[in-house]
Amino acid sequence: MKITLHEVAKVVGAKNTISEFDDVPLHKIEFDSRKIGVGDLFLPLKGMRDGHDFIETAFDNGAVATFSEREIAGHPYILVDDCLVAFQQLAQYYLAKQRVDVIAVTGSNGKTTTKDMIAAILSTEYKTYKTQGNYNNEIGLPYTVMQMPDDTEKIVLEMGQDHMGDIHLLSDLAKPHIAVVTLIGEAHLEFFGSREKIAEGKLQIVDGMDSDGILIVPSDPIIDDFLPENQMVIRFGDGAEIFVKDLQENKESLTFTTNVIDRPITLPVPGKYNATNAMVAAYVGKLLAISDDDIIEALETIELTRNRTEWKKAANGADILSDVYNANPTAMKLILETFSRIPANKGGRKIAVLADMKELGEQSVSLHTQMIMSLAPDVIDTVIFYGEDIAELAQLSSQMFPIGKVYYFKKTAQEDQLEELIKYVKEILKPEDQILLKGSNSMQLSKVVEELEKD
Ligand code: 2GN
Repeated sequence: MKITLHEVAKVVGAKNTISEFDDVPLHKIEFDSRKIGVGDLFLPLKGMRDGHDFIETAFDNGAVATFSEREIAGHPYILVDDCLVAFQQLAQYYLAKQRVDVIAVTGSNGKTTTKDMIAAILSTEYKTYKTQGNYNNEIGLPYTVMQMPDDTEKIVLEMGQDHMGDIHLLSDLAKPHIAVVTLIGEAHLEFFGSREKIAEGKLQIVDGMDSDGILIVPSDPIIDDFLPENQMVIRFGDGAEIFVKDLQENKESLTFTTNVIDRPITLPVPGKYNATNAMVAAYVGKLLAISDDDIIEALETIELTRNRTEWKKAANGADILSDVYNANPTAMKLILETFSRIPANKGGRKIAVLADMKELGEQSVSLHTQMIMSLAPDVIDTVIFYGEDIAELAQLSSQMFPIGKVYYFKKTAQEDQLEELIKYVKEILKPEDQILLKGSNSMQLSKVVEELEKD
């Protein structure tokens, strides 16, 4: 990171003076005290727990300073009204200071793939950084910005929406030069109520753009009402400015042509949507002066990120919300709440499979049991627990849910009941059900997802 403590204090309008300390360059910023290293700035956020409770741990781990919403003794700190707002102000300032060109991607399915493809194409010519994992919200996006290498020229930012106004905030922060909206998804898998509302929320991606910005959107009549008037708009799809033709899907690849590039392209991934995603990415490449050869080379060797928060389909038709990527108490609480808010399918149940969150230290068991507050027995029908530190949460839940609606499978150094877990889930899962899977990567819930996807 190319910024000093005093510079941060100035940008966020610190309410205190840090005069007794020499100004120091900061190494990086972290909100998870487990990730703090020597020279870092700690950011206490309110998650499942209040990050202010972990300020001492952060200093033990080598932090040089912390943000704080209250006065603290013995350590350098930057006093602010709201740590999250300060973080967002800082990221906005830092993007402008580093003169980074921003490409923003939002949409339902396909935003991650499109982001990865754009980044792969731009990487052939520019120092390019992109959103990692699911870091696409009001915390993850500024985090992504502050994690970018000092020499970054282009940044491809994924923007996710949970509530109306989310994309407005993110666009205003990032000030995108090029913005892509991928598909407007199915209403029942988001909670905006209607596809119109989803479209309206996503089109807020233009809110932070200036007049030389370029917007790329699907040629879907649902968004016509929300298109900006003073902005260059490119539509993709049948009958639009850019389109895919001669699509041929194979078992593990995809060949297609598009009016964006003269030659046919073969992607090393299946799925018809990916041809559209690749075409949009190729178009962004063209806008930024990447050669056809480089675009094709990047697409033909693309490696896609896997295993993030995503909706999948079980072989029997059930909806799977798979989130086996990052597990901390806040992320688990948030996904449980999201899962609970989405309307159930007609006649279908909600089933949650929750596994251990790792590396939570001495407080691990209590950080697991606190999830009880996010488990709604009136919405979630069945809960299945898997692990060791989560056993106490299973015990608590069984007192709250009806008999026969809570299950526990063990995973200790001695015993692993993963096979039994898979067998049981397969047995009870009906086509109308929605199932959430969440736990640390090392708990291997991805295996359960895989098993449910294949028949
Ligand atoms: O949902 S998120 O993962 N998010 C990140 C940004 O992109 C989108 C997704 C998320 C995670 C969000 Cl939105 C917000 C927060 Cl605040 C977090 C987060 O990292 N939360 C964390 C905790 C909470 N609440 S990380 C973490 C690790 N911590 C426990 C609490 C916690 C480990 C720890 C345990 C014990 C001690 C110190 C740290 C300890 N200290 N024990 N004794 N002294």
